[in-house]
Amino acid sequence: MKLKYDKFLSNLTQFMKASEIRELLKLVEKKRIISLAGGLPDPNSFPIEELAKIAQEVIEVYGKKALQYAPTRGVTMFREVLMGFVAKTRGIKVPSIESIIITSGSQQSLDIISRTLIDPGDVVLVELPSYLAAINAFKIQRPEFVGIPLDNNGLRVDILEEKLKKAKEEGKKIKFLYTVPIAHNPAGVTMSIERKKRLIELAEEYDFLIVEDDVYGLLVFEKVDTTPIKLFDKSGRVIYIASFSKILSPGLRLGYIIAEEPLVDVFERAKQSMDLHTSSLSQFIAIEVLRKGVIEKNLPRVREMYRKKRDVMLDAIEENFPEGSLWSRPVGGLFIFAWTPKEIDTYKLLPKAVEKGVAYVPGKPFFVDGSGTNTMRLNFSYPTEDDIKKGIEILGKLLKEELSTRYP
Ligand code: PMP
Ligand code: G9A
Repeated sequence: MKLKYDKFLSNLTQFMKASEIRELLKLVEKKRIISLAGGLPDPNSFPIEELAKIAQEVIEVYGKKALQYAPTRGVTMFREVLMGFVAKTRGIKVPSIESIIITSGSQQSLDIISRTLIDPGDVVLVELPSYLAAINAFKIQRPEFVGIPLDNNGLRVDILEEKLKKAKEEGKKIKFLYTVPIAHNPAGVTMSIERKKRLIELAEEYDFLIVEDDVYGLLVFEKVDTTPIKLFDKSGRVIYIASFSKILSPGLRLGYIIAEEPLVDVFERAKQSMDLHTSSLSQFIAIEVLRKGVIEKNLPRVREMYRKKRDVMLDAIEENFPEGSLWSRPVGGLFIFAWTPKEIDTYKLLPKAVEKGVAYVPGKPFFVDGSGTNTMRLNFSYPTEDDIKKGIEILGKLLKEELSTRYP
């Protein structure tokens, strides 16, 4: 008889939800289908030749350090060059390297933040929709999620204020608001500067922290304001997280958190028991990448590649999706978010879409209030332009078929 493991599992495992994105990734790897699902960068965006040279040089020249254990907070030299990079590219002036902790991707930053800030029942404010792997990371600590809708200018700060008033009246403890202000995953929208300023005012008034997830801040292909919320932060309320996944390579697993030192001290303690430290080899490679300006040289090409793909997808949606559909027009990032006519349940439709050779992420798991049944997230960075056209055509046809069988 095979052993049954349920009685051995911790209570916490009940709150560990499988990510729809990761599950779909497994499926897409097995079958040859067009994936508009996971947010994978275009492999042609990786600066492979430069990275090959740098990797060889790093091992030859710095091998004794790059192949060794490193401090939990991150390789000192990396944090020093990173300080210069964030100042130059995002205008963020980090007071000292002790305000930076290097993480194994921003997913780990989210996990660290969840474990160190949330107690069961605390209010965590998230966007409607919000990044699903962040929701899953926070869920383990069993917060009370309060969802704040988005519109084309990002977070609805007016609704946020109403919800804050209500939570305060009810005596709830509000810990933080998690936001992806630029080229939102999945909604594709960008927060206006006025709203960023208002958000900071509200955080001061209602005394909560802001977790600013800036993974797409450098991946914007239109002329729009991309000032990080962090720049308006006067009292150290903004915990800024970013990553090298979308601007260099996700395989290196390099992310970082910038926050006030006392918070970073706590984050460091949490990370110690997670993985001791982020790959030293990746950090040493990144030092050379930053010193040689590889990202800044490569980014214009990547932005252009994605801008073209976004336009191909927008045109294909326009041409193929049924009447009554709506979709975002992102200024950057990797995703378009679409609302199909209300009759469609995109969760139920997914197996049929996969059967016909195309995958997307159903929108519902991005909404903590259980809404979003008729929404879907469509990735344009990974598929080729041809596959985008084909994939959207298949999807559009399927949506129309589905509507006609229900309403003949
Ligand atoms: N935050 C957001 C908003 C993301 O879209 C992603 C990746 N899709 C992540 C965090 C995690 O990225 P990584 O761990 O590769 O840095
Ligand atoms: O592969 C992942 O899980 C990272 C991508 C995230 C996304 O699709 O939003």
